[in-house]
Amino acid sequence: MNPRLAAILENFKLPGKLLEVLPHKVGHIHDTYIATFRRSGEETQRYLVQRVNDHVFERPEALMANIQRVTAHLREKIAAAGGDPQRETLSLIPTQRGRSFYKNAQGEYWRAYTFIENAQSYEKIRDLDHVYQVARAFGRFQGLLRDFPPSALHETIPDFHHTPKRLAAFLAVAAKDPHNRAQFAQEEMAFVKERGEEAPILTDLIAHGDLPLRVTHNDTKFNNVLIDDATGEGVCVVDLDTVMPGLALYDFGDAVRSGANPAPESERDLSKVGIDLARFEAFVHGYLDAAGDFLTPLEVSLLPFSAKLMTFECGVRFLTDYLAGDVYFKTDRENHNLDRARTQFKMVADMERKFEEGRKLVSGN
Ligand code: GN1
Ligand code: MG
Repeated sequence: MNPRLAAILENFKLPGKLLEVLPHKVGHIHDTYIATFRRSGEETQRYLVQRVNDHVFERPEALMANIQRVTAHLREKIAAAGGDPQRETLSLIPTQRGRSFYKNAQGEYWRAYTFIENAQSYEKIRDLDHVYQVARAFGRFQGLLRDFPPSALHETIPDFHHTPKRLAAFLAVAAKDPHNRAQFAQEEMAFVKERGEEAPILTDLIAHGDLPLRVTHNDTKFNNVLIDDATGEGVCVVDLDTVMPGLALYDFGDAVRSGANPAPESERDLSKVGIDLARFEAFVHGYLDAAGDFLTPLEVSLLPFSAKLMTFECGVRFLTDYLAGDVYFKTDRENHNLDRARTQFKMVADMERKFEEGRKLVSGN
């Protein structure tokens, strides 16, 4: 047993005896563990324990205030609809002092959630129904938060999906080239520069009041939806760190980015990477089945574009981090961020080729 983790867990209102705590490898940002407690007799209960990355999230207290408010709202709505709030949304475990996080003497921020059993997060898409379930779960999530005022949330990472600012950050680091890596990324850098014009399309529409700000998830990777083992349904949306005011299109676009490519995000064999139109179609159906009744016609017509823009933006972020020396995303190997940028740009190029087909799948003609 790791004594440091055991000591941290003592600060949470967790009933029973700690049996074990093991590292859990998910996401690119936080340190995550699963702690198992014995409650009574043989009965055990698991918890997901995370150290919040306060380099990425500079205001962990604001972040935790958001998560507390959003999960309280979701719990209420889910209960009112006859659902099971313990399964359909994350539940924070309070600390002994009744707070949503524990800050230790070293200044680390820790939080704990009930582990949702009999449901999985998958690292690979299983089939088209999995895609449909992911899209529907994110659409439902937005629907449940429709009556939550966006202004009541902190912006946990300012300008998170502000593509022009992401592009500006890329250009700044490309100009400095602090690690002499630009020489290895010439093609990728040119790819970005050729496409700069499309970057401000969504932010301009917000500025003109043409697209509504909503409460959105903003990190809609397909592995952020837990799939129920028994029913195969998308039962719970997780990873609520970036829930804040945003566009419905950010969520749809980023979900397509993560799930419409049959290969992993870090795939080195680019011949395997692209956008699968059958999966895109399942994303559209799942999302519109849940969100179709509140989206505006402009939002619906921009669904294909949002997928391309969010993929481009993510590629720009990976490339920026490669040039900056891998300071943001966790990496497992040399050139990991460059490989990730390459898969994103390969997808963008494929989306450009298939754009008209994608548009028809959304509009029906
Ligand atoms: C990060 O940690 P994870 O996998 O949930 C990132 C997302 C990126 C994603 C790319 C807070 O998400 O924005 O799309 O990596 N999250 C943050 O894999 O930056
Ligand atoms: Mg995340």
